Amino acid sequence: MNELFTRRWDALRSEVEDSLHRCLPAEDTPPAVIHRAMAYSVFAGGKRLRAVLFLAVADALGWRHPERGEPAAAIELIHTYSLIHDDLPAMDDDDLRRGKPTSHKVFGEAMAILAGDALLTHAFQLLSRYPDGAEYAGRRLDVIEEVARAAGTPAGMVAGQVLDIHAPGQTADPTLLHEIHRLKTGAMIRVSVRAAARLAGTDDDTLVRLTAFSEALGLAFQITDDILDETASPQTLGKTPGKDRQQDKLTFPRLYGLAQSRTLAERTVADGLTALDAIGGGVDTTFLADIARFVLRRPH
Ligand code: GRG
Repeated sequence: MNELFTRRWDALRSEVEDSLHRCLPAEDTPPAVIHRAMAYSVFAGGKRLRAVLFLAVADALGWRHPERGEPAAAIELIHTYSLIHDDLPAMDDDDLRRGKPTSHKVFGEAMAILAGDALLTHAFQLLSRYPDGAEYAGRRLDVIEEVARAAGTPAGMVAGQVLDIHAPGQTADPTLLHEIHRLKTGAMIRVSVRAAARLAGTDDDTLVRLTAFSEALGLAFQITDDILDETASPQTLGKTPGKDRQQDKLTFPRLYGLAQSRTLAERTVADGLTALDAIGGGVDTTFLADIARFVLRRPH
């Protein structure tokens, strides 16, 4: 990607890191072990795609509220909770995440479960409070409802995870594959875009187009994730590759092969860019378009 993209990405990423540091309880706050476990996973690395996306949408819409980092951080906390729980022995049973031992390997299963619970709960505490002020009360409530829907069931990540757990070994069904990923990965990416747009108070037309963009981005992200699981090294990936095939998971490469999956991801990004092009009103979507292209080419 070009230098300008990297600079903008790094600037937003550092805004995310600052917000996360500001938003989490200090690690020595009693009972310290849970706060250490929360911080361990949150600061283990990670691309911060969802929070950066939130801030990039806010920038595109000219929304530079000083407390916009809190809702962005909240979304990242929910994402981190989902990874901690996904790695548990009862789910994917992974030892490595973001290049480090998983939470339950370091803190034990009970603390990993509680760290995930605490991150999810803390996220809603942040969403209910920020941005502060009566003028944001209605928007905050809308966003809380949307984020809860995207993280939960039947229309969000928990539902997607349930379908994913039940899918192995099932007939290769493209409709089921798309449904799993729309819920498991897509819903949180979609809400990262929509939450920023709603807090920024954007108009309905722009919201619809940004939503179409976010849905394409979520799908392209997931197809790329499936491809990386088959092609990347453990060092680059920061987790164990090849797990999908090992667990007989329903994935895009399994259904379509690698070459066709790559073509599908390219086409999906092109659809997302078309949705962005339709946004008028002087909204600069260049950086959002670059994020979509980056998602295709990401190394991990
Ligand atoms: C436990 C309710 C519950 C849900 C878990 C997120 C998830 C659902 C499972 C993770 C397994 C997985 C590989 C999902 C596919 C895509 C995905 C969410 C990858 C991880 O997200 P990245 O690449 O991770 O943004 P980083 O580490 O960069 O934040």
